[in-house]
Amino acid sequence: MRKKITLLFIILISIYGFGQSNSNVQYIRKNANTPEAKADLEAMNVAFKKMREMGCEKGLSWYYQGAIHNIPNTINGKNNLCPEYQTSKDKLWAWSDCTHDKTVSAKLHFLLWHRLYIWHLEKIVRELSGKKDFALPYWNYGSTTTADNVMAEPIRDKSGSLYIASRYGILNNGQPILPGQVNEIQRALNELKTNPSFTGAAGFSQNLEQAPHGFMHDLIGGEYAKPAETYYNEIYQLQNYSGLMANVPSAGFDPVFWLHHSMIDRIWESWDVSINGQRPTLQQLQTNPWPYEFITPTGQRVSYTMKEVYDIVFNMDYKYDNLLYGSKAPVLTAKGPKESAKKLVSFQDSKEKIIWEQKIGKPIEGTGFTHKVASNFAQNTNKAFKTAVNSRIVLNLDVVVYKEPKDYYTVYLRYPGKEDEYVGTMTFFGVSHEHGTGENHELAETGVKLNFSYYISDDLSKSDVNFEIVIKKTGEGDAKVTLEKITVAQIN
Ligand SMILES: [Cu+2]
Repeated sequence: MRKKITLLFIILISIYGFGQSNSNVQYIRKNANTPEAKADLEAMNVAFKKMREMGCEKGLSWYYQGAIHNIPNTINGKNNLCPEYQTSKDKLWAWSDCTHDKTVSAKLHFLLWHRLYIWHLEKIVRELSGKKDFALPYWNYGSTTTADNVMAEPIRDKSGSLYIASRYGILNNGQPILPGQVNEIQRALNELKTNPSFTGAAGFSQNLEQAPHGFMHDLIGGEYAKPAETYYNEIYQLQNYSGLMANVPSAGFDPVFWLHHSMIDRIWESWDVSINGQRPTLQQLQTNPWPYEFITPTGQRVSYTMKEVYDIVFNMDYKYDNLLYGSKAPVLTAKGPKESAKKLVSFQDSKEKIIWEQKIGKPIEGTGFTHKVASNFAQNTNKAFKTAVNSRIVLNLDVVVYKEPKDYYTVYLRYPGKEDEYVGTMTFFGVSHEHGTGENHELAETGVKLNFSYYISDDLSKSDVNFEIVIKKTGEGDAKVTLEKITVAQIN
């Protein structure tokens, strides 16, 4: 009898123990602008000093780590940062693995790949700095606290190893992100909170990749400055170019990249543990695989199968000091309150039922663009919205660009007499990387087709009135963007 009770006790403990989805949490990622993060930023400074002195062929070096994300196909002139690398044929192991392209696989792996990429860098910094509890700080941009919108001081310290000159001037000067831009980040974060799907064009991952992810890349790289700023980009070795962060092939070389992607990871974590959070399935990863190749703190190569990736990404060894959306960060030890294991997987939104579509074929010019939705189309939309039990209505915008725009476009629904309802933001980070030559962001003469998708169920009104679709342009870029087609569809 006693044996049975003991056994039962052990079983209960095991169930309780295994219920902890984050039982191996050992490190805390902190807000870069708090005193608590100071020692971690100093550890980064120590580590990056060593990494910058390692040349480019050692896996632990600053250059190698940046190149794992991506590297320009051609360096302008003799490469003085890495004489061994001149064109893409000189690529070393794992270089240019990042997920910034338009394939289904890349879109699916964006958050997962970057999570493991920065996690490996985190371990390298821990080793090289000797700070045993090092965790990658995050930049809490979009915060309502103004001080959080400043780029952390050690990142812009000219005498340190984390400084890069080719960044938006006001940020390198220690001024906060401008209020209008902060507002843009906040709206994007707010809209993401209730996104009902991980995958899909309108899903959480792809919308987060647009904003604030792409938004911040272009902002830090100087493209949203007025007028847009240009610099000497030391990775391309080109004058009058946008900053490291605004270009996929040079972004991984700017140390602020790691703080930015720590924040992107935190936004994901916040949503993942929230009531709206969904996950891709292992099968989806296996059907659409991606290379996961990184360097261990001892400089060894390591790669992962999709099964290994899946096991790691949802059971990380770090947590954030706090999360967005009122979400609770997991506890530090296995003794904490039991969490319900996440079972919800992302629904596929490939089965779109088109409610209406309309060819447009006009450039979005000047201050913006307004499309009056035809009466019967508006009524069909309203009807679908009101009658569907779990209404998931998406707005698809097909656009064509001829050059990577240095502007961003904000999409709204407008009902008469009401404030414009924010739907989402179009950003263009990576467009020329996917399609262009890289030089001056030039694209093919015929232009490049892009699709932007947004869930609008939370923006539609439960009324029968007609509405308009409004697209506002922010910035002073001269790139032509044409709106080709608008589609409103329902996802089952
Ligand atoms: Cu990025």
